[in-house]
Amino acid sequence: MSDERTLRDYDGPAGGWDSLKSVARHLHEQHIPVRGAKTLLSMNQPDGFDCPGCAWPDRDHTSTFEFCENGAKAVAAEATALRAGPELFARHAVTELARYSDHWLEGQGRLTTPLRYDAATDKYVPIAWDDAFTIIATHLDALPSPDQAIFYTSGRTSNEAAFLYQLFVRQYGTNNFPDCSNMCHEPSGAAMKPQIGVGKGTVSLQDFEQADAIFIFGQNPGTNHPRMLGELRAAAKRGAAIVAFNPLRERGLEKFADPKDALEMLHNGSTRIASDYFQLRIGGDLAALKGMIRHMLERDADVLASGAPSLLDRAFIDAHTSGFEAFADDVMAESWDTIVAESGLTEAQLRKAGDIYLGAGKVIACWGMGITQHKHSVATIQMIVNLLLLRGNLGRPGAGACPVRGHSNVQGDRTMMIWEKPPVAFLDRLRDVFGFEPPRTDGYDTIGAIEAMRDGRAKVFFAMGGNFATATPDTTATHAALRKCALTVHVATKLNRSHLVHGREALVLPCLGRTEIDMQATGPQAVTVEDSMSMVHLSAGINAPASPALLSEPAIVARLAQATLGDRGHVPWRWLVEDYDRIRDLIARVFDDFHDFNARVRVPGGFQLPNGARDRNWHTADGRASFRAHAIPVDTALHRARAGRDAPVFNLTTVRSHDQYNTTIYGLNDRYRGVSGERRVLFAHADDIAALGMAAGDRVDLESLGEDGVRRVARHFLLADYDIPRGCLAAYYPETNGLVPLESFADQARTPTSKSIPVLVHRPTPEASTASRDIPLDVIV
Ligand SMILES: Nc1nc2c(c(=O)[nH]1)N[C@H]1C(S)=C(S)[C@@H](COP(=O)(O)OP(=O)(O)OC[C@H]3O[C@@H](n4cnc5c(=O)[nH]c(N)nc54)[C@H](O)[C@@H]3O)O[C@H]1N2
Ligand SMILES: Nc1nc2c(c(=O)[nH]1)N[C@H]1C(S)=C(S)[C@@H](COP(=O)(O)OP(=O)(O)OC[C@H]3O[C@@H](n4cnc5c(=O)[nH]c(N)nc54)[C@H](O)[C@@H]3O)O[C@H]1N2
Ligand SMILES: [Mo]
Repeated sequence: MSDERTLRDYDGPAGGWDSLKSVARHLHEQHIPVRGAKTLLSMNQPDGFDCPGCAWPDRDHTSTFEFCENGAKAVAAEATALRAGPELFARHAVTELARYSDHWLEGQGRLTTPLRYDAATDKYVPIAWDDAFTIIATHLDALPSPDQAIFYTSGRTSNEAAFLYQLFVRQYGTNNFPDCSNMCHEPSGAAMKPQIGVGKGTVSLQDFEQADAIFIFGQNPGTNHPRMLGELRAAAKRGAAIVAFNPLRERGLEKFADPKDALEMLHNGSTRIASDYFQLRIGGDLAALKGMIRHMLERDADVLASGAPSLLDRAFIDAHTSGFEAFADDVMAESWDTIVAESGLTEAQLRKAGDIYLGAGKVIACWGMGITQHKHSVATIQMIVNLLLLRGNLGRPGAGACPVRGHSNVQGDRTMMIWEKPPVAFLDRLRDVFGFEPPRTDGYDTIGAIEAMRDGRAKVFFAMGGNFATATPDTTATHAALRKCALTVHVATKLNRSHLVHGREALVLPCLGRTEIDMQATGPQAVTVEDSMSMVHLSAGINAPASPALLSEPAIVARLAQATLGDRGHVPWRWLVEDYDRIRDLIARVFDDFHDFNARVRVPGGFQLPNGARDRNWHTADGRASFRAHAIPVDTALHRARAGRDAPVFNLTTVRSHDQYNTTIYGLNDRYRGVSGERRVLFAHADDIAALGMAAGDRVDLESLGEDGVRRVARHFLLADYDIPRGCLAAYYPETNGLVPLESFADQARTPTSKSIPVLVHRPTPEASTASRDIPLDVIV
C-alpha cells in the first residue's frame, strides 16, 4: 500500500477487515515476521504483558484474546526488528537528525546502547552505563539546590520503577515531578477529588454490562481505546442508549465491526454504536450540560407541581450531597440564549439529551481529552459529576464516572506519588518508613518546569520516558528552554525529538520495554500496572531484549540513586532490583491500599484498589458529595479574539490520528477520517472553506491569537472539508503544539488548552515561514 496523499470519505465501520489489514501492514513495516503474532497473543494474558497502548482495562486479564488494532500497533512499534544503533548516530550529526520528521525518527527502531552527546562533533556517541550515571550524579551534586533539577515521567513507567524513582528524587531533595498527567487527566482529579473525595473513575467493566445509558464526552474510543468499543457494542446490542458529544463525526462512535465476530466479519456487517450524536461546538460542553440540567429541573418542577414523585433521586440528594439548592438556582438563572449560543446545539437537542438521561435508570458518563484540555475543564468535569449526582448515578452498579485515562500506567504512576504536590500524610509516611525528611514544598508541574528552565531556575532535566519537547505546548519557547539546560537525560526505548533538543550535555539511556524479558539476579521479573478502573495486575515480557545493553527502568533508577546518594539514604538500591517482590514489599509499607501486595497481585486478574465514592463514602471536606455551580464562560480568549476583528476567528482543537501514539507517529494515514499519506491536515466545514474564498485541497497557514503579543504560526496545512460545526477546526497533535501559548492552561489544573486555540487561517505567506523555527516543516519523510 502506498502513502499517496488523499482525502476522501471513509464508508467502512471502525474495526472490520481494514483493521486486520492495517495490523498486517504494520507488522510488515516493523519487519516483524508472522511469528510476531505470538507476541500479540500474549498481550493482556494472565502470564503475559500488559498492552503498552492505552489504559482501558481488560476483561479480568483472562485468557480470551481481545483483538485491538491499535494495541497491536503499539506492540509492533516496541517489538520492531529495526534498530537505532551507534552506526546511525555515527552517520548523522544531531542537527542533521533534527531535520527528519518524527515519523522517520520513530522508524529507525529501538535504541541499543547508552549515548552521550559530544559537542565537538555534534554527534551522539556510545558511553558505558557507569560513566553515564557518574555524569548525572556529578551534575546533580553540583546544583546549588535540588530544586534546580526536574524529573519528568511519561505514563508507561511501571509501579515498581515509579516508586523507586520518586523515592530517589525525594531523597535527593525535590518534588519536581512534572508528568504527562499534567497535560492529560489532571483536571479530572482536580475536579473530582474535592467534589466526591476521589480523583479516579468510579466504575468497573461490570458496570458497563448494566448501564442503561452511556454518555461519552470528548473521547474517540475507536482510535484511542479500541477495546472500549467491545463494551459499547455489547451495550448497544442490548439496547442501552449511547450518547456522544463531539464536534467531529468520529467513525468509532458511529459503527463498529468486531474482528472477533465471525458473522459480522463474513457478512461485512457492523453494529451501530451511538444512538444519539450531538455535534456541539468545541468547548461547548459546559453550556450543553447546563442546558440538559436546566431542562431536567424544568421538567421536575412540572412533575412536582402535578403531585407526581420527583424525577430526581431526592433521597440520594438529601442523604449524600450538599449544595443542591444553590446549584439548582444557578442553573435556572442561566438563559437558554447563552446555553444555545455557547454549546452550538439547539434547545430541542439539549432537551432531548436531558430526556435520554431522565429515561435511563443507570447512567455512566465517560470523558477524554475533548473535555480536559480546555481552560474551563475542571468546571466542565464538575458539571458532568453534577449530572450524575442528580439521579444518584454514583456509587451503585451500572452507574458512575469514567474518566478514560491515556497511558497504560499513568494512573498507577500518580498512585505511586509521581506528583509535584504530594499530600502531607504521604510525606510523613515516607519519613517514617525510610527515616529521612522529604522536601515539603510543591514542585514544578509541566508548565512550571518549562518556565523554570526558561528562566534559568532549573538546570538539569531528566525524563523517564515520553517526548517532552514535542508533547508540550509552545514548541519554540519550550525548545529554547530545554536548550538552556546544563544537562538533559532521556530514558527511552526509541529515538525522538526530545533527544535532539538537548542541553549543553546530554544523555540518552535505552531501556527495556513492556514486551521484553526483564532478567535480574533472582530470575525474570514482572512489574505491575494500574488501569483506568483501578485494577492492579502483573505484566511480564516474553521477548528477548532488543539489545543486551538495555537496562530495566527500575535498574536505571537504582543505579542512578546509588551513584548520586551512595549509602546516604540507607536504601539497598541494588538489592531491591534483584527481586521486584522486594520493591513491592516496600510499596505495601508505604501505601495501606497495597497491603499483601505480592500475594494479592498474583491472583489472576490482580486486585482493585479501594474507591470511597464507589461505596458512597465521600472523603470530602463535609463528608458529602457536592453540587458545584459554574457560570458558562462568555469571556474566553476566543470571545476576546473575535470581538472587534473582521477576519473570522476559528476555534482549533488538536486530535490524534488513527496512526499515532501521542508523539510516536506510526504512519501518515487516518483511516476513519479518510486521510492517507498526510498529517498536516486541517478539518473544516465546507461553508467556512467557501467563506474564506478557498477550496478543499488548498494549503493554508494557521496563526494563533495568544494574548502575550507573541506571533505563533504553523504552516502548510491541507484544507479538508469535514463534518464539523462552523467556526470550528481540527488538526493533529503534535504538529499544532507550537500554536498553544505556554500561559494558556486550565484553571485549577494547569493543563495546556490544546483543545481550544483561537486561530486565523491565512493563505501561505513567505513571512510566516520564518516562524516556529524549531519545528521542522519541510522535513524528510
Ligand atoms: N492509538 C492510540 N491510543 C491512545 C493514544 C494515542 O495517541 N493513540 N493516546 C493515549 C493517551 S495519552 C490519551 S490521553 C488518550 C486520548 O484519547 P482521546 O481523549 O480520545 O484523545 P483525542 O484524540 O485527543 O480526542 C479527543 C476527542 O475529543 C473530541 N473533541 C475535541 N474538542 C472537543 C470539545 O471541545 N468537546 C468535545 N465534547 N469533544 C471534543 C475530538 O473530536 C476527539 O474525538 O488515548 C490514549 N490511547
Ligand atoms: N496539542 C496537544 N498536545 C498534547 C495532547 C493533545 O491532545 N494535544 N495530549 C497530551 C497528552 S494526553 C499526553 S499523555 C502527552 C504525552 O506526552 P509523553 O508521554 O511525553 O509522550 P509520548 O509520545 O507518549 O512518548 C513517547 C516516547 O516514549 C518513549 N517510550 C515508549 N515506551 C517506553 C517505555 O516503556 N519506557 C521508556 N522509558 N520510554 C518509553 C519512546 O522513546 C517514545 O518516543 O501529550 C500531551 N500533548
Ligand atoms: Mo494522555
